[in-house]
Amino acid sequence: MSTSWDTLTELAGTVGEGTIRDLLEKDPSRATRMVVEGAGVTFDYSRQRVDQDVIDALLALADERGVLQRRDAMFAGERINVTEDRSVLHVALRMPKTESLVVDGVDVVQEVHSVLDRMKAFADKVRSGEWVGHTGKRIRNVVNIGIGGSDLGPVMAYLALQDYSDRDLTFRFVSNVDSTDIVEALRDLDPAETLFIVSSKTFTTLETMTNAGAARDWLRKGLGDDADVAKHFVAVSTNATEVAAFGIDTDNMFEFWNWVGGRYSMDSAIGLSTMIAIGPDNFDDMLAGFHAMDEHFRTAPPAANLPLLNGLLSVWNRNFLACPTVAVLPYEQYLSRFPAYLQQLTMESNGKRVRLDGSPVDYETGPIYWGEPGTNGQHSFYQLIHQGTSTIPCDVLFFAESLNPLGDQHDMLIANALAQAAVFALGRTEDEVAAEGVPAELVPHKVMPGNRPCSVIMVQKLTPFALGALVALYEHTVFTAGAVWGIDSFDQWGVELGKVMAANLIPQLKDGVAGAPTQDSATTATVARYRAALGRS
Ligand code: G6Q
Repeated sequence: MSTSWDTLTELAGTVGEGTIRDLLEKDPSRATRMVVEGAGVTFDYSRQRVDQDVIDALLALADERGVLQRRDAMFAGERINVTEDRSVLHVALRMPKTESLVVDGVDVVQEVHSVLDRMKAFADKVRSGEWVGHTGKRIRNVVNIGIGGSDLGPVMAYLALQDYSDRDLTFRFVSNVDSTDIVEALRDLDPAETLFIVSSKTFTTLETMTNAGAARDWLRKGLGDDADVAKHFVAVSTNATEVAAFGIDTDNMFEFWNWVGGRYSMDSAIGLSTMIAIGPDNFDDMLAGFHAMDEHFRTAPPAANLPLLNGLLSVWNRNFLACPTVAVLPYEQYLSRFPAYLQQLTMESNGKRVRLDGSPVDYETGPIYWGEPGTNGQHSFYQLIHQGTSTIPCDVLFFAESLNPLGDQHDMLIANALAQAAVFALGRTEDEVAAEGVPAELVPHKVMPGNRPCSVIMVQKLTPFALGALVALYEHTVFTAGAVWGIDSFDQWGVELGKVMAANLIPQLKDGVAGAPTQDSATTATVARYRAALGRS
């Protein structure tokens, strides 16, 4: 691929074959040297299987692959999403009002702030009770209907920032076309007090439009056919025509733009439910956190650039240490959906097999991301991380201050986080196990090989600012790795295909319409079995 790639391949045979235990023992200073800070996030990579030569070679690789030029092109609004011929400007969503970014003759920062102002006015009305429903009752329930990028960010952020939310309001998130999702979400809600936010960039997504229709029916059933639906529905979309066609007043539509990818949209109008939950000031703090990490990524020198280093480490672990997955382990209950959110961000972005020019890659790209909050995961899947046959790098994430201090519980939580990080990295040797008096035949069972690369990420306290900074950290981590791999991290053709394929099958399942002659025999046979099971054949 390049000179640095070859250097890294060689280093994988030396440093990569060594142990983190040795690295830490031989150079205790790495524990303080291999720590970088940005936007309030402290990133400690001293437990990664790297030395300074590896870091230097990774930085040289970034240089050769033009990562920083591509970063600058993104910030300048160039159309770096080549397969959709679009700019990639989620960074503009959090630029302060005083800044300006002109793309195709339009100052997108001013556009962003004019929508933010409308969102704030609306959120204030809902939060204060000024916005009332059809019967004059104030809104007490907010239901976001959306899927993928129009759902995962809002759910994750709502749960993450629940401590800052208005507890008099109930929030629900409906995504799945499985009717159970909406039926359960609405079961105990009073339609007179319920506001639906239909969130869809395209406003054509099957799941969301179907659920929005079901919500409208539920509302009319509860409030009568003459109910003023407009008082209970608002839309977040790029598609005003479809919003109007659905029957939502476009005055109650909050806009975003084609240059915001779905999985990069939680800080756009897609975050309307977040803003209603935590209030406009807290939402501004979250945007400030995003922006602080953007600025860090844009301006910090490469060797102290947190997302750049994190992205390069993910390339090292994936391509040179051959690790196919990454575990994200937040020691923070409020971040229960953070791993799920990151799964979309990372895997939809970098799950690609061809380069920007369409040529196939001859190296691995995006790893599988997964995880659960600690300490719960310790009592389930950590076993495989410790003693399974795959090496799984881990991101261990925690906050110094608890939002709900209770006795010693926070110290216990963090003790667990640090203990696990130590065992991941260093393991437990035969000698250590034997020294504990373990019978010889059990020693091999109790040895932990360690050498699992691990980053420890610490933030002072979970605030809206901190959440913004953390999400932006991962956005730019994904960007960095994608830029090294030379892929388009901003398209999602696999997702698009799923949308088309399902649409073709619905009439086959429902009405027995014949599939196209090109349809595969396995699908045709399963359609027949499904219809037979329902007595439709
Ligand atoms: C995100 C993806 C995808 C998308 C959903 C919902 O990057 O494109 O997850 O967000 O398919 O799409 P709509 O917002 O258009 O309904």
